[in-house]
Amino acid sequence: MTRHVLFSTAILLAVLAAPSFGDSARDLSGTIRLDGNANEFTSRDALFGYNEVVGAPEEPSDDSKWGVNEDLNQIYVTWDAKYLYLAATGVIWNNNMIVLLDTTPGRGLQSMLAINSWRRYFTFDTTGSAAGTGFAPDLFGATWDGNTSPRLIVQVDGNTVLDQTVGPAFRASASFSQGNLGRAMEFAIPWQQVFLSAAGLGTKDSLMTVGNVTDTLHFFPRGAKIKIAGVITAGGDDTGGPDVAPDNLGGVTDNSSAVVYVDNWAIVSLDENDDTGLGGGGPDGIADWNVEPRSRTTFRVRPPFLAKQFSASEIRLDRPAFRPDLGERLRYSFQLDQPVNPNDPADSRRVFGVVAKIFDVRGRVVRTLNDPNRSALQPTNPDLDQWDGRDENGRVVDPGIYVLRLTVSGSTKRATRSFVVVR
Ligand SMILES: [Ca+2]
Ligand SMILES: [Ca+2]
Ligand SMILES: [Ca+2]
Ligand SMILES: [Ca+2]
Repeated sequence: MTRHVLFSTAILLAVLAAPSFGDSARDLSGTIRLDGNANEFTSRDALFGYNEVVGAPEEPSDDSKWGVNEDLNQIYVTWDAKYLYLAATGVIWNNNMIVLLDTTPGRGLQSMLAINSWRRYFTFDTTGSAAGTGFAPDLFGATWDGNTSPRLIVQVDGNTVLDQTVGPAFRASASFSQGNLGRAMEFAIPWQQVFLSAAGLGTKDSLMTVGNVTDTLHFFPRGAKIKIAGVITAGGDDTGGPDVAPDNLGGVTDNSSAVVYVDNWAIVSLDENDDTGLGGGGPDGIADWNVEPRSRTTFRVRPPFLAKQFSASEIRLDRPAFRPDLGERLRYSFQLDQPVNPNDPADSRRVFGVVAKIFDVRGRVVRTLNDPNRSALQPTNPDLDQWDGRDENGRVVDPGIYVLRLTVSGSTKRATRSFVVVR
């Protein structure tokens, strides 16, 4: 072999190994600067691009219900052998920004309503989280306006979270300042943290040589995908927020005391390639090097789309009066106040909760019937939408006039209908 061929081969290998700007790499320590400025990230790292089907950006900079000064603009994600890098841009004048990460199936937060730090009015669609299909965040990055040192909050168990400051656990920076544009929070989160070493899960660390470089590699579950959603919140405990990225199906309001249901998220596939040779040509448990994170990003439902908050209307009863002491049941049905289209991917994923309360004539609640997860395509369920005429203690109620009141999650409108219990 001539020197010329060797030289060309060396150049070719160097070109093949060089990542494109904005791609993941084995070592991004020379590229990512945690300085509160996300300009080293590119559209190749951006979770949100342009939706050519709808003809609109996937996450606008002006879709916050509180205006452009309280808007999450973009989330960037990339990684190397040691860290998951995360950046989020926007404006949070006097408020907070939070980026939620669901990394581990079968565990995580059901909501932020009762956690011991950063208690906020956000609940999560955890349906099927055991199988990895729902969203139960295991950790989140958060900051407030003017703070330069963001927090990384990790769920320990139930509603118990550990609110960590910058240090050995992670590195971060933020620069949000009132109405200034172009500000960001940025994180470098070690894989051991991403995959919850603190919870006894984490990574299997192994010193090995790959491509003539010897290093400790942090192996996580092969083929892992992480789910991400960002929110703007008000600054105090027990407040919701005006912007969710990606869009949530139920939408947000301008009311900071409304509970926001996070039912949409980005899904980032970290590991499809065999970077170490230990994956038999497939996923090896190492976040892939030299890939475009954007090309690894999908959504539960691709944004943007129209949010819908449903209300129940037109309650129908199968009879005006019934005899529970003879085993009769009252069956009811209702309609949603807005049409849904089974061919619309957003409509087909919309879910809501139904709360049916039965009141007696004195206005006391005698029975509450809950169904937290119902598809908008099938708003009524004959197996559940019925009352056996018994109170919470299982006792058949007295004869008389009763009122059925239906509410749907996220709605303050109530539908009512009265009926008679006879004996
Ligand atoms: Ca930076
Ligand atoms: Ca936005
Ligand atoms: Ca989880
Ligand atoms: Ca890999």
